[in-house]
Amino acid sequence: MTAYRIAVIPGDGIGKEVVPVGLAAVRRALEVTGSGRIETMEFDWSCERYLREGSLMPTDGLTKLAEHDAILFGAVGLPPVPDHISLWGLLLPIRQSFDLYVNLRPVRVLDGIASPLRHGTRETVDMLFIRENTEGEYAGVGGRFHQGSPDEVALQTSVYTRRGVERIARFAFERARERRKQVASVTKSNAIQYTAVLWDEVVRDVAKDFPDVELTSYLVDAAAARMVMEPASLDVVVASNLYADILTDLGAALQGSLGLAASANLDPSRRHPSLFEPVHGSAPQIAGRGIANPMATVWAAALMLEHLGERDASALVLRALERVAREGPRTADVGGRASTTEVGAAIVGAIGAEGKG
Ligand code: GGG
Repeated sequence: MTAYRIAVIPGDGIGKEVVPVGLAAVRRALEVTGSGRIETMEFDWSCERYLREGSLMPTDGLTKLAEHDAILFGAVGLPPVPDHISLWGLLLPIRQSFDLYVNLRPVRVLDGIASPLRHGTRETVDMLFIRENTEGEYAGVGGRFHQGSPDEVALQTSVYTRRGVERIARFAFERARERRKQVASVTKSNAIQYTAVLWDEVVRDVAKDFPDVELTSYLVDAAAARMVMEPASLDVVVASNLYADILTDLGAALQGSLGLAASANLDPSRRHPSLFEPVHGSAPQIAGRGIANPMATVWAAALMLEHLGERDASALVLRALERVAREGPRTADVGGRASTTEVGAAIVGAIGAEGKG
């Protein structure tokens, strides 16, 4: 039986409410398969820590995380702390330092959850977003000068590297081979003639190594419209950091709630621990009320099990998630009245319970 060391960062707000549900699902699934167990180390890194101690994580935080096999992350953000401080104080340094260059986000409608799309079903909305996660618009390159004066200037440069685009494109084509063999590459290369054109060229080059996979390039505005009007025409979608961040929130909306959208931040080389998180933030407006939807975190936990090589346990968690989506109970964001704990208990109870009613 394998023991996996999991670093747990619940973060702020509803992160602290949904992460225990994700962990309970992982524990139950591994208990059913009997193939492994997890040893968790919880870190209180958050905006609350920032307000108390001046930083979201300690200076040796990355060293501590590096000792683990994977990271389960909740959400960061608290109203008095500016969002760019919280994001650059924790999540983005982890993604960049650990070279978690893939942000994988499934966008799929679950039976039982109403999509706002008239024809939004599991057959028509089933995409896999592959977001470049370490460079692009979120490289953090830029500066401000003449700050506070009428002559103030702010510059922020997107960084696209041939190596960075090539590796994310290759990952997307490999995933497409496991699915419907279609890759949609999204840029804005009519207007952004340097970085986006480099992206298009490199993706076309990579496509030559995958003659069995069909490549289509879309401008980001057209891709957004297509997600709503013809979602079934999209399978694997690869895009830069910012575009895929935005499009996957649209994807979450098509799924019926941000409370369902899961993501995996992966280092495919496995030199560093990969990080798994719900796409949603800390939702301070509902934090502490026990009504947050834990499904996105449970889905992220299933992605974590898959990455750890626990495919059977991952499948058990996903099947339980699908069953509860179909039969309830459901939280308010997806039309129900149940609490986070009630939905969590139902999912954990459904793990390994197939055929038992
Ligand atoms: N659970 C995710 C979280 O806290 N997200 C905050 C956020 O704004 N993330 C932006 C990103 O994923 O790049």
